[in-house]
Amino acid sequence: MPTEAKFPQGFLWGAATSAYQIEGAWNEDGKGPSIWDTFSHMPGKIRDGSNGDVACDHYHRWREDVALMKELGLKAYRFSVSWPRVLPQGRGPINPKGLDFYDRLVDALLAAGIEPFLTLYHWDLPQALQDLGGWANRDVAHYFADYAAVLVRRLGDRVRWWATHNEPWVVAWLGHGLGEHAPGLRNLKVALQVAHNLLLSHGLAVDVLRDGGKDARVGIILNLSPIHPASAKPEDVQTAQQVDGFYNRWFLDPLFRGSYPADVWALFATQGLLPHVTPGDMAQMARRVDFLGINYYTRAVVAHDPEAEFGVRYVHVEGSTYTEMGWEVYPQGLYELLVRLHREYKIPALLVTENGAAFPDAFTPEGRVHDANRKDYLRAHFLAAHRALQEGVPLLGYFVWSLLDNFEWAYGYTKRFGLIYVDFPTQRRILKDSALWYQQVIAENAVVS
Ligand code: IFM
Repeated sequence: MPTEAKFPQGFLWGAATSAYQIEGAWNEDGKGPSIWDTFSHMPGKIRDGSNGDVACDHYHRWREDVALMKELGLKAYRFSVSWPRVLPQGRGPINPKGLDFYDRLVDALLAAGIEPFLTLYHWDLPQALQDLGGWANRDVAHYFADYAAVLVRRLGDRVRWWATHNEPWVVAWLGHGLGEHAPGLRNLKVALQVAHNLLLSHGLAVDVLRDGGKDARVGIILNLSPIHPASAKPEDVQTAQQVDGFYNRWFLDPLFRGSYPADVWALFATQGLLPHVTPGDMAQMARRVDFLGINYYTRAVVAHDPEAEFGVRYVHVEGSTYTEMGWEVYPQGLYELLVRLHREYKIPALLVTENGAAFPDAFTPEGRVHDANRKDYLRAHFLAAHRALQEGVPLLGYFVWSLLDNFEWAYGYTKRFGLIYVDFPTQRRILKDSALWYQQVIAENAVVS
């Protein structure tokens, strides 16, 4: 079988999930409510009227799920911890049953030869902390560091990979600026303060994890996209620069340069949106990390349009393929991003912590899911990552989003990203064709044709 691209020895091939999207058991064994429990139970917030009460029932089926990971040959598994499962009030008394769940999961992964990769925050803030103002309240950044301490104390002898946050842009903008995600606020100034407090909480947690974890590798995960101008017109080029500033650099610059990008700062200042920054915050946010995780799905092509919201029109590219999310399939963007991060930010190590695609899947009477489109998507992106590796980008691993079809936030169960099909009424799991192909990639440590 001809090999198209061989990956470095020890490359961490994995799959990713998050607690709220798969666990279910929303009110079992002492778990406290999260903002996503509250939000998804409000009528009209989730497209199909669903919620994560049961999701993939992973809280009960984790043994079966770890066995499937082993069958796929995964080298690593990225999951998140539900903060309110461990600390029902967000702080104070620990829920031992909650902590035990993750303890058992970590042991089972290690026994299966799978490296656990733990994300502390994938959007399910304890409702009790939202009642205190949530991420807009600076104190929550300190509660987050305390929560990190609880986890690293219990799991730090076995978990090496720690990510503080998943996609703080989404938390800030979709949760607090546009109201599409929990907690459903629509206030741009609050969104920017939330972004600031999230970055601060990251820096505080980095210190805690380094102190507590044996051999801990600590980092953060950002959703990043190349932003291309729709034309060479100066106003389109300037718009692309601004969108890049607010989407990518607003997070990258504080983390890796210790300051907010001056051009975007000036723009937000004219709109009265700037966050309150306390002396010392920027240094705290820029704590050295061991890696940056990149969640990459697509690029954006933008044009200046005074009629459009924020003066930005997102352009549909003729001839391109789009996934069911309406996201353009653009593998070249992953290459561009990896090379840019390496060259401009000199980040010591990069991992693709999410990449994948939603397509409408169905299973055949023989119990097969023929998802050639997902396989093609992954293949093209793996090859783009391989090109970046060949140019010296320190890429250590790649996590497909997602292990399982799951609760896709405001879209409910209408979008399937999984390598494994989940028949939600029966909770039956079926390996899709893409999963069988991925199994081969992992076994060969290569993309083969
Ligand atoms: O499902 C989400 C995940 O929780 C965060 N990154 C993007 C995925 C697909 O939308």
